[in-house]
Amino acid sequence: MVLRNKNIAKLQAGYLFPEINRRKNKLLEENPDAKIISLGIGNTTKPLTPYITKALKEAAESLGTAEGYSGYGDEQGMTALREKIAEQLYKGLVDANEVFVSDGGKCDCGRLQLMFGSKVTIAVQDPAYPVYVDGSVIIGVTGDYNESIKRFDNIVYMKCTAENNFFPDIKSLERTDLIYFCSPNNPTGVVATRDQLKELVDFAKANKSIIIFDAAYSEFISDPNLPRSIFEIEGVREVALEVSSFSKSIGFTGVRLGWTVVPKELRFDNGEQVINDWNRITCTVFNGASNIVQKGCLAVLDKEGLKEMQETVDFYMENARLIKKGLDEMGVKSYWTGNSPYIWAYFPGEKSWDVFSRLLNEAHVVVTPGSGFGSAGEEYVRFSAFGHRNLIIEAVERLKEKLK
Ligand code: PGU
Repeated sequence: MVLRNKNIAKLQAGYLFPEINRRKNKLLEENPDAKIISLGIGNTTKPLTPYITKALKEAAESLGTAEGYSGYGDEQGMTALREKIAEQLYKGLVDANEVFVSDGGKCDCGRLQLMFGSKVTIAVQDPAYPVYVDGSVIIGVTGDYNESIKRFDNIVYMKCTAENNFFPDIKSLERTDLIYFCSPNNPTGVVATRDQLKELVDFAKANKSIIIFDAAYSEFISDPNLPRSIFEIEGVREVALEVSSFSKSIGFTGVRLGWTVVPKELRFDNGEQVINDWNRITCTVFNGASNIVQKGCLAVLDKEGLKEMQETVDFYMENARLIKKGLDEMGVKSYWTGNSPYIWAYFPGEKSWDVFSRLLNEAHVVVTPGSGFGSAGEEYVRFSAFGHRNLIIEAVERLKEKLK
């Protein structure tokens, strides 16, 4: 018999989003006519835009010709795309060969965890995207579950609550090797200011920690004073790497494309460059992002593609505005800064899974329970603005009916 990986056995529950789906399907079994609207998982619904679709089509067709065919490409991604990402999205703040193109931010998180291994301590925002903790638990980071403090020994939770404006109290933070930080945050939607990120970077520098900055929602930032990338912060190159994605901003959730930027100055304690190990991991367990998709991405970064990306972002932001307005009218306290596709709604005194069940059973609307992102998410649920406009409007109407 084969021994089960004991780290997997340590996970506290199933992965959040399949669990939500399971509960939704259970309701459908009992009530097959229920017209359920999902504002749960952040899954895009708007069709790909014309200029980008055309580029993907042409790339696929060219593979059917002798001249246009290509097989495996560079594991790190096409040079032209790495250059264009560095120029267009980072305005030259990073070098093209520090950009590693991938099949998505989630997959890169997993490979980063593989690279850093099990002998690290980590800090995560609480609440946070569940992959940071679950992936770390799987790789064996945790040590043991410590019943008295209700957490794994090697994981520090940085509380991000309404009391601290959803930014952790850095001064009282314990040192860890890695610090996962997501801005705009999933699930709270809050974007860290330049000063806040500077404080985080200085903290990491003083402690010789590495920040894993998740910028998956950076394109949703419309306030020009807010940083879209951690590389906008002075002195960051020795302390941070950044993971990002085209999933949400241009609807590539199913098409798949992300990237990770690892600056050459980032080093391990023995002086070795992190970028060399990241390259080694990339070449060993990844064979490059789809060549069709990478060509599509070259088009995304053209003037026309960037314009279409903005239209896609604007569409979801209008959805977010409608949800926020509806919640305000219902008298539900919620947080939305206008710079993210998630609205973080507060239901004082109620368990977040109970709010989830109430909204599902009574209004047939799926949301994401806040506790799925960490214990500080209790009493909250997350509304996702990714959805068809008519369904967003209908969901808000139904909730108004049920919550008033
Ligand atoms: N990083 C953050 C912060 C995310 O919220 C998500 C997706 C990703 C990365 C994944 O990016 P990809 O490039 O598509 O791999 N979060 C969604 C989807 C759920 C999931 O399990 O990824 C969400 O609803 O939170």
